[in-house]
Amino acid sequence: MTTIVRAKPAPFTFDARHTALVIIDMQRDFIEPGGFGEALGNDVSLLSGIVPTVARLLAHARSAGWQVVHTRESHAPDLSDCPPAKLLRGTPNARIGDEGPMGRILIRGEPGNAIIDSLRPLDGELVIDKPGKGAFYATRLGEELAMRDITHLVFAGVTTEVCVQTSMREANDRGYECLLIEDATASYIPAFREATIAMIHSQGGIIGWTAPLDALLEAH
Ligand code: TIU
Repeated sequence: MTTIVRAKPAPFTFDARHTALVIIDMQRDFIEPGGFGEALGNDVSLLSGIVPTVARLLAHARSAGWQVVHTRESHAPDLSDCPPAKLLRGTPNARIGDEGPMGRILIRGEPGNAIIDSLRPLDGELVIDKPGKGAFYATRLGEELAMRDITHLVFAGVTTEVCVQTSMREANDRGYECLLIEDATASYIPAFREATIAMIHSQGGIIGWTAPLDALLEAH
């Protein structure tokens, strides 16, 4: 069955059987104090405001029978999947792999690397660990989506201009039709969130579509 969402720059049409919700990096490392986001010098409280909206979106996707995908930006404990350039970037007093209040920063399996409790994945949902900003780079996401005949992706998560935008651009280049839920994404730099939403739907939807959650919930 086809659903039509009032979106920018034009209505977004999808079939639930071929649609996945992709929630990018709603991890303690970005949303709570003591993780990677704070180590980079950011005010992490700017991100927690979207949690109830992402939770409503997740509940909707589950009840509508979409495939759900959660991603985590994470690295192996020996950092073998972290390019030196990425390791050396950031702030000198706290780098990827350093000990922090929630365990080693951005390391797979550490407490801080987990998805926040209120958005915890359920059995049957995909959890993709990604060493880059994009969800497709060096992951099995493309194969997992192809196996399930997924053609349409609805995006949410953090941060808008870094991992969400990178993943959406990767998806767009791979031929997926992509919708970003505007109020289910946040940035440490609010102006970057606004700019990213505007650039995604500019030029006739050069990267995809954007819409608020209410437009999706009202769609039929
Ligand atoms: N998940 C994600 O966006 N990773 C980042 O490093 N984002 C920042 O904004 N730094």
